[in-house]
Amino acid sequence: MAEAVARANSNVALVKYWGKRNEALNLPYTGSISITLGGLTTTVRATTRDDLGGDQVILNGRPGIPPATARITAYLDLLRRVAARPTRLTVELESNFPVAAGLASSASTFAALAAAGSAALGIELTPAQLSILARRGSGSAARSIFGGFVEWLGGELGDGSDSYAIPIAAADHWDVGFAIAVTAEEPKPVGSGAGMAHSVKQSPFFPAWLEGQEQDLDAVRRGILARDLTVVGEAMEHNCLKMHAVALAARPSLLYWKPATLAVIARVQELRNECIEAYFTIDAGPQVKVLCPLAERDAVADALRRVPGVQRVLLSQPGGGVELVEPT
Ligand code: 2P0
Repeated sequence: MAEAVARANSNVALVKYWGKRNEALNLPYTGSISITLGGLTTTVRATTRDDLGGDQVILNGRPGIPPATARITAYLDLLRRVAARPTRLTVELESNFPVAAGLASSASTFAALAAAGSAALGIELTPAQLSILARRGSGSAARSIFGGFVEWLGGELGDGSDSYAIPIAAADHWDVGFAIAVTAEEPKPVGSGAGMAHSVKQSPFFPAWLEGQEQDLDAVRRGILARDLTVVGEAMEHNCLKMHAVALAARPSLLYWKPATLAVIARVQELRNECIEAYFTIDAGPQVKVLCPLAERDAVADALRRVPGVQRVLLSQPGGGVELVEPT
């Protein structure tokens, strides 16, 4: 029996991953850039079990059953193939934030599962290889391997060996923070994988989306290094609205927003008129993630809490990459 415990944080993309050139390998059409979210954490304990006939998955303290566990057990099959070992595993997963609320729980889950599972099975990997392995579980998990400000290189090769994340700057590089307005707690009707596939096939705007990505990546990379919130914020909002325009233009249309989503956007625009530099981004769901100077985060959060339809506001800031912790 070997045991390993890993912790990983979620992340929020400033320049989005939207569209896969290879669905089986989670290979994106383009690169993306994210901030790893301190405090929005998944912990995974993986234990090899030669006495078990099948894998055991425990989700937030309760035995998980299919189909909820299907994606996890398929991933354990992949880890076994990489390790060239038939060993079954017990995996216990625990997230400290709402899992179905569109806060990228798959990013922290598969980053932590890749690290804990590979350690328990004795697979030795470089950080880039670990990012590739995490990507196979969920694309955005490739970025959660690193802390701070992270770029996932889209890559060009068919086998995905050049599609992994690299750090742009450490978490303490820049004092920015996020206030995250939760506008709906229920699971979204169309998951991001399905939403991407639909956008690639059915949106006339998808080619235009691809054309603009390099420019947005350049602006955000430059803005992060120069700690220029205006450059990063403007490019981030532009990239987010383009991603949603692609989804909206698909047939049938994909609309991830709630009325409160739009109300938060309007409030963020007002905050800028009030000289609080805040910018929004939205993933494949109705929550609004607002980036601002860390010193202004509490004021931004107070303003968001007063927007009708906002259920609660979570706070975060750049956090660390995946880490193995001592099993207790
Ligand atoms: C992102 N999203 O860059 C984009 C923006 C959602 C919108 O990555 O199918 O859960 O597991 O590779 O990583 C969410 O998609 O998708 C996501 P899979 P994933 O953060």
